Amino acid sequence: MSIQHNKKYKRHTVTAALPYANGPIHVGHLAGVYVPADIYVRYLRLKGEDVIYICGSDEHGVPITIKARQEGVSPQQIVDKYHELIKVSFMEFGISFDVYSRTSDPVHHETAAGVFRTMYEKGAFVEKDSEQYYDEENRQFLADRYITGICPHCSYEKAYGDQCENCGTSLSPTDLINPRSMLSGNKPVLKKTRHWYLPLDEHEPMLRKWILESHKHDWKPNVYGQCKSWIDQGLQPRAVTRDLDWGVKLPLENTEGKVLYVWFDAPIGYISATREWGETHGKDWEKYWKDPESKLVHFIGKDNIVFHCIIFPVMLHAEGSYILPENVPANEFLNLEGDKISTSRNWAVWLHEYLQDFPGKQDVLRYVLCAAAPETKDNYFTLKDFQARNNNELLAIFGNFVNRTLVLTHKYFDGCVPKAGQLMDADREALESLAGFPGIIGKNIEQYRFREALAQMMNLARLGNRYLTEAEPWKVFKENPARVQTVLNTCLQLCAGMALLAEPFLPFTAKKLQAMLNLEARAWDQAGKQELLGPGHRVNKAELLFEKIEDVQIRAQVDKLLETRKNNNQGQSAPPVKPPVSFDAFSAMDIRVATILEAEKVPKTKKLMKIRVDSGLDRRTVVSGIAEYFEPEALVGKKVLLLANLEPRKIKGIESHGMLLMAENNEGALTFVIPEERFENGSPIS
Ligand code: B3M
Ligand code: ZN
Repeated sequence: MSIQHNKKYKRHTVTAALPYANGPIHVGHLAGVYVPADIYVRYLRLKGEDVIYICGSDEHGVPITIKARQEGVSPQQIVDKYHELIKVSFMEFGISFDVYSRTSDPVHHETAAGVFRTMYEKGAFVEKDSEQYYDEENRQFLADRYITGICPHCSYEKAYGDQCENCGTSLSPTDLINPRSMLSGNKPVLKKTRHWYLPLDEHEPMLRKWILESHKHDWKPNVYGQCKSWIDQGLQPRAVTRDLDWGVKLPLENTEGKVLYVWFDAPIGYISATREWGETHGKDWEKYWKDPESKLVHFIGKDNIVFHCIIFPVMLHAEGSYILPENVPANEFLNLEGDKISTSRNWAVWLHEYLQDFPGKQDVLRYVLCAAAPETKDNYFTLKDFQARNNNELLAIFGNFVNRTLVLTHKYFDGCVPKAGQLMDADREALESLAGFPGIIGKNIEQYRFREALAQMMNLARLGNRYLTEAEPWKVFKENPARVQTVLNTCLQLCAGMALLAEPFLPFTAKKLQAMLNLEARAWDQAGKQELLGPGHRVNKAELLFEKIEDVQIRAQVDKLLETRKNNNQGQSAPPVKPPVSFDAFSAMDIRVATILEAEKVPKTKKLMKIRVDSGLDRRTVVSGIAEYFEPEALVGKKVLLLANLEPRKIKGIESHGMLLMAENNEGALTFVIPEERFENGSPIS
């Protein structure tokens, strides 16, 4: 499996992660996946490549059924609602999918079941009976997010059956301490059931060779690093079936009530969507997935890396007839105004709302999200930055150059492109630079460096402004109109170059600009390689490409977010009261006033802090999951409340004797419960 990274491919198969149809799209999704992927495919199309851009809604899995339960409707109603909303908002935003399909479609059920069946017939699975958690009241097995409990790694209390969102560890339901059913809140019982497992461990040699050897230098370090750590930790067989009634039915006899695991069927959704596209367009879809001359690239967020780099490739490889991805340029996360974006807390800028609040400004958001893309580390989106980039960059640099050029062309030459005379150094340099831009921008795009590509595109506009300002045609015209002809001819060639090279990033603007210049669509490489606007060619009057965004508009958006925060804090459910306990049970707890003496972060953990306290009775160590919220120095000397007779427990090798009492709000922020200063250590609480 030797990979030639500079290989010239015949065609490109580009996928963007299938969004779960349980909520709308927000700026985090766009910055991480859909904007970069869209830039990539628009560029490839302009290069004349054969490319198909694939996406669709991910409509199975527990996130959907839980949402349906919360809203008291059927899963189908949920996916119908969000599929439509997502599809329309992507389209209006100019995300240029060739197909936007959905996994509840019969084509997908058939395709996914087909892949499972082929793998099954090749003996790719291991069948195993095991005991799994079951909710007796609801008569349902508790897969994935239907079960919560305490994380065995970090003691986070709301870990899910498939993952702890606090420490990021992926879990099985039986790993959880004190598991509870999400459906009834009851303690689940264990019940025997049969499942099909994909023995990832058996594919380790293939993965090592393919990822660790062949892709060491061309995959992004964050992606490669995650894969390496998964492989080095030792891969385990993964169950690819679930006891659920929502999903792709298992295509085997006597398997009533079993479906494919959502992460088994969802990536096959890329294939089904391509098949749907082929069938509706009379095209041979199979070569996009089976011909080694096709370059497969998956655009995803960092939480999807293992599925796209390890599990899905193992499936494709085991099935036997498919190609593997050539690259998986996963991005990190985008935060909003200093806080994690969250669908459940409604802390997001939603695409469908943006399109309403800022009509016609798709490109502004595309620009800002690309300029602040979380390519190598988590990044922030702020409304102030959004405003500043529009006003100071798009408007003041890009828009300004085009506007000045067209206004002057109309003023001096009645809207006709003047013929260039003798070129001076400045003209020659500007035109030579222009000729270099398609290559520079293109190379960055091909290497998935979209921020840099965008910055280069803007450098072309900067160069234009500088050139025009230095040439000062408004001063020269009277004495030397021939010189002004050359200057404006050069400026117009730069504008034409911008009209082509901006297309992947700012497709709406590029179209407007092409119309203003009366410029027909051209291939990427033609920008700067020849005179795109010949002498005598008429250009239209300048229209504004960008408008100033005013403070009031930004304030309205900030207010909306603040309102959200307020609502989150108020109504949105303080957790329900737990079942009653007896007075005796309460008085059995020994809670004391204590003082923190020392605190230090536990190395190699995100959350844990080792804290030494004076309890009035003794000095002892407590390990607490608060390291993300407090700096150790800030804790020393604090009076706190200590649950002193909690059974000792070893956490990360450190024996913890008790627990410090904290209050937690809806946003997950923590604060100590603090007694008055004058109460001495050891004072009992009752
Ligand atoms: N629906 C998960 C996510 O939105 C998921 C991606 C599927 S891609 C095959 O994070
Ligand atoms: Zn954890």
